[in-house]
Amino acid sequence: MMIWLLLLSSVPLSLMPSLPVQASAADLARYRVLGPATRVEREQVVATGAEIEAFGATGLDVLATPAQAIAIERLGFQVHKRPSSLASGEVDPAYHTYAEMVTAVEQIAVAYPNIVQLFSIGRSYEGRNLLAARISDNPTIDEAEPEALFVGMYHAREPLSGEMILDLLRMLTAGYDPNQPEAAITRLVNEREIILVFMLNPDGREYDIETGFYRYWRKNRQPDPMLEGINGTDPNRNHSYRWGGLGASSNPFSETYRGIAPRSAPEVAAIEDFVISRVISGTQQIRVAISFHTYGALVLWPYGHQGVAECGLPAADMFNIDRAVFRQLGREMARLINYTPLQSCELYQTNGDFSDWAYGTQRIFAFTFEMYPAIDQVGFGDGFYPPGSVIERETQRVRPAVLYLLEQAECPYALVAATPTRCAAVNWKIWIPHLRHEQ
Ligand code: 0X9
Ligand code: CA
Ligand code: CA
Ligand code: ZN
Repeated sequence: MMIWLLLLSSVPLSLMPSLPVQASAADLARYRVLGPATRVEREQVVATGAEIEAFGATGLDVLATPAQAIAIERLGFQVHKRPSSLASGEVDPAYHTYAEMVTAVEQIAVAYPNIVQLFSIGRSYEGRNLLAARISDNPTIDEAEPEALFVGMYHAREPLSGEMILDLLRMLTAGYDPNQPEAAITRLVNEREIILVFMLNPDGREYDIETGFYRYWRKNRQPDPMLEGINGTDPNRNHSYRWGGLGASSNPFSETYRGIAPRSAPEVAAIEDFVISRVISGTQQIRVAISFHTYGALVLWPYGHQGVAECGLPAADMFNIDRAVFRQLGREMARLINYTPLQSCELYQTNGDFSDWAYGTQRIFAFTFEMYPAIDQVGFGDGFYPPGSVIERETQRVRPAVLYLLEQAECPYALVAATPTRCAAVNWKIWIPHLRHEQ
């Protein structure tokens, strides 16, 4: 308990979560809050200690204690308790378990050896392989082609995000026809190197479903050295760019716990090291990326770390031209699939998320997608576990955005500059900030 108080004493009161006693977890319930539409209003809701789970045009979905729900009502917002739409909370077998995902991916890889190579980027805390695929012509050879990275399931209770990566593997393999080199998918497979990471957080996923009833588990399964029991680290708050700011929690019981140190989660260290390994002769090979999450039907781009006062203003460490590219890419991808485009910090502040790290340290045009449903579509039901019947529709819905991003990976600057000289191969070097700062 004393350790606990010490940990909390460094957190500003307004951000302190409701008292973090494990026993109180039973009091937590899910609420729909109608009214908060601005960033400032959302901050007021967060200040009650409630945790935001999703956003929409009409309000928020939060996880809160009854006392927090009352505090939110006092702010002048409408609060409705959300009954789960899952009849029983029973795990839906239509979604792949970790083992089923590995099998499904291996089967496809065996069928398409000419364009798919499987590898592992490392191991999870509990030792599971973090399975990845590289898709390209000559997949075992590192060619001079723009690389693109797609990652699923940072968060355990977001299984649609893992299905999304499997769908991309299916799209790129079934759609490949060497006899039609001009067809879009064939051309992109030939001219890009596409890296898929299927489940970044397999331990959390297995824990979420192991009883047969969803646990709504979000984080990884890493114990905190200071505490008894496994509390888990939020992998999407543990990245090593601006780790430790206000947009993550220092409370090990929080759903957005940042971990004891930057990249203390083995899953996060693994993906950072993999991405860094793609720097060849000072040039980051990966130009575009998407980290898939649920839910909200949103396309988000960096930075998320900017606070209310700075959000929307240029950041010191983002080139103006990159800011314009992010906006163009984000808006067009959202338009193609009928999602809502936003800069991440317009939702809420985050420190240590994947896309901030990937752009902030590697100059990758990295996005976060919050997949189906939009909160307005989910009613008062449950957005994290949509029925298996929507998997195919909602993963295929996202394909045009992915294909567009792959297309633009050749020269994203062409979108905003008349003469995209920055895309000359030699210019990719200057994107790595420690090599040269310009503009
Ligand atoms: O909070 C997150 O990690 C992501 N949302 S989720 O509900 N899937 O957990 C969003 C991360 C993007 N960054 C910001 N919105 N600032
Ligand atoms: Ca190739
Ligand atoms: Ca390459
Ligand atoms: Zn998520």
